[in-house]
Amino acid sequence: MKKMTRNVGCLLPFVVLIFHACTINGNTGGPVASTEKEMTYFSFLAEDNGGFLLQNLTGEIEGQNITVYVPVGGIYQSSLVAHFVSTGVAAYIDGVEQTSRTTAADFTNPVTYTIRAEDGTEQEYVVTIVCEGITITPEDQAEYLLQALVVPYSGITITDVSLYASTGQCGIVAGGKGLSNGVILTNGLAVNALPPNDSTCESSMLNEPGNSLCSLLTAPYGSNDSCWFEITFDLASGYNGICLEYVFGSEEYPESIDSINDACGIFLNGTTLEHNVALDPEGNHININGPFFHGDAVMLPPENGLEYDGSTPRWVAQGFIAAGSYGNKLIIVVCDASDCIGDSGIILSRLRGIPL
Ligand SMILES: [Ca+2]
Ligand SMILES: [Ca+2]
Ligand SMILES: [Ca+2]
Repeated sequence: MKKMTRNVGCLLPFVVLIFHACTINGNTGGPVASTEKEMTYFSFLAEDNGGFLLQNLTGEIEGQNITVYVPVGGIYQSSLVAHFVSTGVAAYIDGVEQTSRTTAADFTNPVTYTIRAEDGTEQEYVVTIVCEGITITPEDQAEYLLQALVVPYSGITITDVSLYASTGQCGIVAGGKGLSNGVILTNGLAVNALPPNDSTCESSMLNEPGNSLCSLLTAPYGSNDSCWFEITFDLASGYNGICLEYVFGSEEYPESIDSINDACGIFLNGTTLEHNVALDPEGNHININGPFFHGDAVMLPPENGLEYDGSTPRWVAQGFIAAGSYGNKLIIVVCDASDCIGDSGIILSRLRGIPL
């Protein structure tokens, strides 16, 4: 119970005024302080969180529990600014007053908000961040994968598509809340990416060949069990580039760092490393031996919502090309390095044009 203290001397003129007004109206009862202390809205807005959130995430309020579902890959939770609305007069976390859309808090573990009413009574709400559950439906037809990947009427007209992969190596991803909808390409089985994480090395040895593009990224270890998804498209005149969201995850993390260099790449209009637009925030290519997987920002299960022992968060790959250009080519690859063991996969969402 919090101890409430007030300076009675400061309040006295108001008490006199209220008593006087009530006497004139013939009502001897004073105004009643409100007991309202309900949290009515909670979200994390992309614009309030430094650009690393790719979409607004709205909490679901059930009783005193608020759940914020996030897409596969997860989000960094240690410093998030919340947008909240309550019927109370103040909100606190561990006694620290919170200002909506301003105060950052650590949501790594469930966070308890205390909403205080005008009458001093309080109500607690617990906010928990959960990676939404996904389903993966194996899909071997390039056209169906494309449908799940491309945002309609977003400036891209597909003229050709092809897929080089084994049965079950790719799939359509659907999120329970729709946040993760898209496709997955793997060097094993697509369904192996599904949580829970109950293996340190979920594997499917397909014993299929690698490809030259993925071998650029795994060098000098070569590539195996590769998947190659190629999309040819025209770009409308009101757009000057394309972008898509992706998460790369792997069972090679952490035990195979500096040895088994599984990788992914997204090549735009060319087949050299300079054309790879799947880069970490420092501009590095993405593979198990690269700087990202050596660092402390790797997303881990269960927060990443995957079987994969380590993953990137959700990043945006983008490339700029001429407005109104024809015959552009996007090639997405993923592969094993050295052997065919230890699955990795790239989850892709929302391929679209970048408006001028
Ligand atoms: Ca695992
Ligand atoms: Ca494999
Ligand atoms: Ca592997």
